[in-house]
Amino acid sequence: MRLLQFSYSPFAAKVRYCLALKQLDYELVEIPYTQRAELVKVSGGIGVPVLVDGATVVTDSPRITAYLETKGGPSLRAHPLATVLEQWADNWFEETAFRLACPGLEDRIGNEQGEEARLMFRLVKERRYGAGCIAAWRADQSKYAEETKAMLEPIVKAVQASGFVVGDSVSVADAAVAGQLHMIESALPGWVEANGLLSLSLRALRESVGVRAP
Ligand SMILES: N[C@@H](CCC(=O)N[C@@H](CS)C(=O)NCC(=O)O)C(=O)O
Repeated sequence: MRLLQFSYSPFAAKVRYCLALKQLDYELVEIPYTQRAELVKVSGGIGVPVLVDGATVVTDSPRITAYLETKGGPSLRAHPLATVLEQWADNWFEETAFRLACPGLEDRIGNEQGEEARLMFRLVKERRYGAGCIAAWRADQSKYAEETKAMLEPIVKAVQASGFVVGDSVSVADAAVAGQLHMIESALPGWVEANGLLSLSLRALRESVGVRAP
């Protein structure tokens, strides 16, 4: 299998965690932000993540994690609420986490991939959220940091009580929350640990299988 991704993507990170938990081999293909020819050719779109398994191409991370259930390894959706919490992390929580992360992601993409990539990143976000959105989120960073922590409070309590986001074993919900923290960490290195949230980030998994932190 091949996974096409942007390294910061929370959804790609979620899929990587699921692949690792299921001990499935795959090749990671990093797509440069301004060079998407391969992505378009393979998927017909410009978004990540995309999973390629032989002739099968799967887009949209919840569909990818569902597909991975058919590929063996331990189930990551044994608990009936695991996929509900995956959707919470992917959508509801991501709306806030993304606003916290976005300014740092813009800076990082610019530093690593150059001015064209930085401008394209900004354009993509401004087309969706309006002109000046990243600058506004930058100015409101402490507000989004507080909102992010508040949203995670019940998740922290659940993990403290049972070790997992839901149920008594690791699930796609843990991977989805950890994926969002990966995005925040990509943007704001050290923020996750400084705010006592490392317990939510599948640290043991990262250390044992070498998934890129967090
Ligand atoms: N619902 C999709 C969302 C995927 C998504 O939003 N991907 C972002 C990266 S995190 C993307 O490809 N954005 C296009 C861009 O930045 O040009 C999923 O779960 O896979």
